[in-house]
Amino acid sequence: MDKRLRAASILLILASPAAAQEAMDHAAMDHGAMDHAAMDHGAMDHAAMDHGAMDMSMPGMDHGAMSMNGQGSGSSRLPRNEPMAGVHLVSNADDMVMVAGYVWPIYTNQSGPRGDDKFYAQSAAMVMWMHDFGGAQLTASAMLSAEPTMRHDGYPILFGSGEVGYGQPLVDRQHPHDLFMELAAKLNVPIAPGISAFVYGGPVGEPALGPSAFMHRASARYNPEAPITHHWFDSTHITYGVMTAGLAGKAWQLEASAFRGREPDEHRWAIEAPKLDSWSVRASFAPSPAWLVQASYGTLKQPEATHPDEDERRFTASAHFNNGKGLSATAGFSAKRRIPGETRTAWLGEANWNITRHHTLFGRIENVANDELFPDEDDPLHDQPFRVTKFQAGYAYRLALKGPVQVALGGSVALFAKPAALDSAYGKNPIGTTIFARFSIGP
Ligand SMILES: [Cu+2]
Repeated sequence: MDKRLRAASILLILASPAAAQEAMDHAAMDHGAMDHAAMDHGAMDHAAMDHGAMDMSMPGMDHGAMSMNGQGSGSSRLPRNEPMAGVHLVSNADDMVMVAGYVWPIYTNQSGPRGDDKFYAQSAAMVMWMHDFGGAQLTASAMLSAEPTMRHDGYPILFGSGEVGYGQPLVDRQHPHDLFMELAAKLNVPIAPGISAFVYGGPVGEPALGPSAFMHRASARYNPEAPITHHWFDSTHITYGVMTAGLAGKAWQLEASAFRGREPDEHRWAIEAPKLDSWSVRASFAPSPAWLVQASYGTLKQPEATHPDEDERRFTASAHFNNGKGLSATAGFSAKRRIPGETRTAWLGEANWNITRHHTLFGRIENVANDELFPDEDDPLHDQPFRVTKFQAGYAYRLALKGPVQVALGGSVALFAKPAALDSAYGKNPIGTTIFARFSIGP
């Protein structure tokens, strides 16, 4: 089958709970615990589904560090109030299989001389299998995206930058994500009361660097635009080759990773050769169920194909809030330094407020010193940093469709503050307008 067709059919399968069950029979076929009673319970718990928040976490598994709640992307943590949402296909004492995903058709119009408009779809489908070995716990995760069906230069987003399309650095664009966003496993072993040791890794994973990636944060759930600071905070969420080891308690986590520094190339259907040439460390602290703060630091070996002589050092710190009643927020700071080169800093604040069962307000403010806006070496502004602030606000109307499928209809508007030196390139007051219909199961 054609690769695109195959990816599209995976997403279609996951858009239908009945078909998803069918699919899971095959994905998890080597373990004998495919109890149909349990499957039906997990997939058809309409009472839980109708509650909108889709919190299907298992209270029985909520023992300290082994809790499913508060788990972010890769091995990252989020506030314990943030549920790991999805549809349980299998849910018994030893095994749990969960699926979640979204297909997100979007139209965006980014105005001004550097703007563009485009209709496109973001997407992701996740399958997670958790097995309990009488205390030790194995979690295997696969996350797929159909975004490689997009053009190599992704979609327009003013002042966004990072990665490559058609051999050129992408500027005012967001790159599509790879077919394999994650193929990784984590083994958690309790070593003392309330403390466990873990190893996480795989051919495609996320090192212990930065906050949980934006598409996994409740504070960005209905925001259709990738952060323009993606390459300061969470761009390493798809890394080919990751090995992480750490210690975790209910309220804290310490971890270190070895991983491939080079970011994914523009051929997004393929799994690239893993390497362990870079490292990072991260400390996370959860003083209460509503809060999670992390600080992380790493060195990336030659992350950018278009700057093959440059390494990068990245420091990030972020605070994540979730009150457990529909309000979530993230604030972050990042400093990234090119070796050789300068340090460029970025700030991010974002929030999502599910005011009622149907109405959601969201927004994001970002401030970043970007020196990649003029990639042409002959341009007098080449390599010069420009500090830009993006203000974005949006609204979504959420509706439960059939079974666990939800839709969110909405839009956002973004305005920018920028130095006058950018007026001729970007126009005086460029605006980013985006509308969407987000179909999801789980989050
Ligand atoms: Cu990304």
